[in-house]
Amino acid sequence: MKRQKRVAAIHDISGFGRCSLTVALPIISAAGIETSVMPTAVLSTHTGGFEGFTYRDLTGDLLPFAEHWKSLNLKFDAVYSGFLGSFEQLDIISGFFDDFKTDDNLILVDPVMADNGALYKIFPSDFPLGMRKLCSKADIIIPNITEAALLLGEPYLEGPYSESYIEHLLKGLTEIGPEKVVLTGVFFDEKTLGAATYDKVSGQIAYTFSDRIPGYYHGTGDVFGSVLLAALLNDFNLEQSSRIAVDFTTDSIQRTAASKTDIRFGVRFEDVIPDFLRRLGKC
Ligand code: PXL
Repeated sequence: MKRQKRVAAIHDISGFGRCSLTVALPIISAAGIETSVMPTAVLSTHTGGFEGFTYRDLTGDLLPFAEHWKSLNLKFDAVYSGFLGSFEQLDIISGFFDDFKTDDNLILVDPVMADNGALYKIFPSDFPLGMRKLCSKADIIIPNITEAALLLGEPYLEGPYSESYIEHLLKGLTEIGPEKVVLTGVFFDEKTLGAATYDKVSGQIAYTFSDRIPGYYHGTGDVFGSVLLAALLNDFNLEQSSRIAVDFTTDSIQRTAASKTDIRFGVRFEDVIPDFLRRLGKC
């Protein structure tokens, strides 16, 4: 039997409002990958639009988690980090990457910190500098346009974008360190939206677009990142994985829009899993 791959997913767990671990765990597991989780915080909901959420910081557990995993000699085919709540957490996860990097595994960083031109309210204004340092250790990063601008210390620009601007961002981001970048929230006109991929070694840039659905849906970055990683670990290349992730995310948003649920509740990704598994050739 083929060896099963294993991921370490390092995100918070927001009890309600489908994002971070409540998205990463089901999607990556469904794709046949063993998913270990390192929860960085436990919240009652995510921070995007709910008042009064609880926030239990788990920073003190992260090093003991890593030490225990090291003592078990665990190996991961990928380490996937998302929402990290403080500079201290960034430092600890940076050490985790040092400890768990191997010659052939993948460190994927989603620099979750901003959207729609603004840093999330809970982060201090110098947080992007700390995130930039973490990104320097990644093999692949998956920022949205706002995060990309913050990582590069540039002002945020409203779309539609030009191809030359997107390519400027992609190339600037690989200068930070990662070999590959997948930039989300790219659009050249009002009708389509998607991702741009760049592989510094091959020099290849590709665009994967889909129909644009108006409105802002929460947790879509986590859905996108989880599907992208699951496809990469199922041996699809960067462009193919981005195509699968864009289609999965768009389909989830379309279903959410059709069922008219509160956009803060996250997207209806569960219904898309069967089609995703067919595309991965799993059924
Ligand atoms: O989806 C990104 C995310 C993850 N976790 C928490 C968040 C957010 C975005 O707001 O608040 C706690």
